[in-house]
Amino acid sequence: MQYLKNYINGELVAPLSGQYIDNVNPATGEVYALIPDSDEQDLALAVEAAKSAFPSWANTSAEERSKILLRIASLIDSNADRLALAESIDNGKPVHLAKVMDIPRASANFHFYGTAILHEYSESHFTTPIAINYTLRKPIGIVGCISPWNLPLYLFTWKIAPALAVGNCVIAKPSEITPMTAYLLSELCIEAGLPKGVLNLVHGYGHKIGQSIAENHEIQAISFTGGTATGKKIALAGAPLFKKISLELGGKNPNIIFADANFEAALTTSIRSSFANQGQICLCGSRILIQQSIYERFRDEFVKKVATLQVGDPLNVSSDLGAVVSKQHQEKVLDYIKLAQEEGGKILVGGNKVILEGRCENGFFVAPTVIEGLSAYCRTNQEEIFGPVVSLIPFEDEQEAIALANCTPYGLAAMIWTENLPTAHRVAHQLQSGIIWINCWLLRDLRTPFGGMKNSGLGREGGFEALRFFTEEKNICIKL
Ligand code: TXE
Repeated sequence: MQYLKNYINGELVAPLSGQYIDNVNPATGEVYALIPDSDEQDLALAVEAAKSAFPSWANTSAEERSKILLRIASLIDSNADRLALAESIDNGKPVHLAKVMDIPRASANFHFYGTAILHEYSESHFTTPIAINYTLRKPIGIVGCISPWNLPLYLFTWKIAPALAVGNCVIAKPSEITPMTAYLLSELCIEAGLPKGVLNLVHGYGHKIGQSIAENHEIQAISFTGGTATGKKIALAGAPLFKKISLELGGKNPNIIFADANFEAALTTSIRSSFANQGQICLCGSRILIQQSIYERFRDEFVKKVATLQVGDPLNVSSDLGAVVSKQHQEKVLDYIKLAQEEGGKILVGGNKVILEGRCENGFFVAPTVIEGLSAYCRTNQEEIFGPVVSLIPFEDEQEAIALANCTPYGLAAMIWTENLPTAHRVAHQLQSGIIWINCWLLRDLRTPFGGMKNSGLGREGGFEALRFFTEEKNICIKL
């Protein structure tokens, strides 16, 4: 049995309490590692280490910080296969997905921010004719990064890379459900020569060590990705301390298909945007809005394709879907499928848990599920399920599509499929979503602002937005 360790002050250390949490492989249901159940005492050590490291890290030149971040990126690259396998075992996702998506993106995050920092500039304003102002951006100090289980290393590095790049010291907590690649990253950070105390990684429960990070007086900013209910707790803990907070929360994203769409492209991409990573991506399109005149054709072709998707061992290259992340999450998804039926929905395909033979007989698998016949306002169509479940909803015209798309409390992402450019722009302008993809999905450019409106979050990540979030601005005015 492997015991994971915290990474504090440059060393891998056991939790002071000696307590551990089971780490389960969701494809087999077996406990295969133990995670530190960290508490306030471990956090105090991490904060002390970060405080000592901060003055020198903040004064390290951008070139030096860049060199270290790029070394971490290249170590991720040279360990890519090992990391992809670890991610698949820890999370249940197909290993081939981890290889092409999660791990390359983790490396790209370090590469992107390790080079972005070299191109940072500050503004100056000439106040004719009496003064000149210039604006400095300084690292905040100690910042907290809390990440979820769906894209473990991908989202963890998306936060810590910009925080470190601008000179902060970081206290980071990966999800207790998927801690393995963050642990492996701490080993790579030691190998890369990251100075001690600059990054500190404390593992453990969200309600315990996570909440302590959110409430800690010395941690001046929190970047969080996870559920909306947790985001609320973090905002509540941070508000009286005037912490800077960035929240990337859930979604209930509309995938709008107009009658004039490129049918094949919309169909193929909608399979991916519905079921990639078992539907456990906050950007997945869980509500497919289809224009009435093509509704039946699209529905039938879609269902036919979904029926061919293979749910299987994540280590098998032929598996399209692996396991969902935990037994608890499997139950949550199955409960929503039951609710959908109670609300009058008709299951067109899937709707059940999948029991595999052999190595994965005790794993947590759910069949890709398509539902139709539900009101857009019922719970199934309003609440985030975060699993391989989509609902089909017909619409008559553009105005109805916009109204349906905007009728949930969420506002993260939306997809629009149409060959008509004015329609695409008109609809995009009226959707209440922070991220809109026209005739594509998950086409990412790391320079663009990333985040949601309404209950989907607060603030934006990505590009210079993240560098701004992790810095304090200071304006200096000189009278001429
Ligand atoms: O996430 P949590 P959960 C959604 C999805 C899912 C639901 C709940 O609908 O079913 O959220 O998932 C830490 N203070 N998303 O419960 O709890 C926790 O340890 C500080 C969407 O697994 O929000 C983990 O590191 N931290 C999402 C992180 O928060 C706390 C991705 C996220 O876990 C904490 C994942 C607390 N009080 C789930 N409580 C997305 N937007 O991508 C927990 N944590």
